[in-house]
Amino acid sequence: MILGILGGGQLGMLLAQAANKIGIETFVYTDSDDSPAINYSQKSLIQSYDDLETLGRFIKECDVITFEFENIPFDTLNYILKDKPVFPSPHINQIIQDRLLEKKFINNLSIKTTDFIDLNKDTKISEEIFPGMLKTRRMGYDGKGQSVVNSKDDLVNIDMNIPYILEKKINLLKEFSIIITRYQDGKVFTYEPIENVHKEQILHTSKIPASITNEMMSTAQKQCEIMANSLNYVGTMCVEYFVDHNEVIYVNEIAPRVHNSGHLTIESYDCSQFESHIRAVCDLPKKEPQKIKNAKMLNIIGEDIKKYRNKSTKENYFFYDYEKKSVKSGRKMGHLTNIT
Ligand code: AIR
Repeated sequence: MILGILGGGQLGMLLAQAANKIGIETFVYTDSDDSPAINYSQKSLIQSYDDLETLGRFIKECDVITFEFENIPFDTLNYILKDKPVFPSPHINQIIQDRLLEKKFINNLSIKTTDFIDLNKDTKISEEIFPGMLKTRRMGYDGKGQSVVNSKDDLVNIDMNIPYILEKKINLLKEFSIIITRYQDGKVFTYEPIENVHKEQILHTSKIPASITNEMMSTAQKQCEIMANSLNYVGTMCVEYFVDHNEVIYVNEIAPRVHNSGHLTIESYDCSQFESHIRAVCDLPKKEPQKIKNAKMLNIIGEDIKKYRNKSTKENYFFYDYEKKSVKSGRKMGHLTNIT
């Protein structure tokens, strides 16, 4: 069984490591030579995602294909689907790649998101939406393509040729995420909620248990099942939530892939989010993830990685260096998990 992975970043790297553990070979297709996943996969190709000839070679050698980055072009996923199974299904990516379609999908299931407007040249903006977060509808991750706007004046220099949404900021109390895996026959397993702290719109720390009420937990878990079933999702996905000061929960966004907040599942569960994803997309025997330990994870961003390299790690700490060639500010370079 050869699992093809589109995208070669740290999520692909951790997928490849999990695949190696359970005897599944991986073949990584990436458009960048600075791709950590290549170091752990049996095969790899570096080429742009629209190069049909190279894609053809990849398709021929893989049994099933997945992706670790929602910015993989829809046309590429759809092209592959003509010959080989792609999980999760490309149509899901098409919805979730676009923040407007994503929010409409969520609201149509009677699940709350923050208030938002579709922002284009003709939008009449009412003052109630401020203070808000301006987000490009497409191609944003780790805070990229996002800015705070406090009034209409902050919008004057915006390039209106790109589609945006403008979200109303909420009175944020905390954030958490739910990782859920859905198998091909519809069976789902949810991991316990993970509490997240962001710094400059990039995930900073994650921990379990999350300090949220049982009611929030069970509501969110039920909502995630509804969303995964409605998408006919196969694989692991993550739903990020906001909690406001009135303890109301809102879906912030869905990631149709394994997720940074779930890195701690490698050490805290007997079956990580990565292994679950591989089992689901490759149709391997199911394994219900059992928690072994509580854990806390710290993301290592930009130059900070240098402080952690060539140092021994203390007992119960697990250090991951993604070994990215280029260290850039705001770039995820590694992470550290502490089991407790
Ligand atoms: N990623 C995917 N969506 C959001 C994130 N952070 C991961 C994937 C992708 C990598 O980040 O693993 O390949 C891209 O990171 P970078 O540092 O190359 O931009």
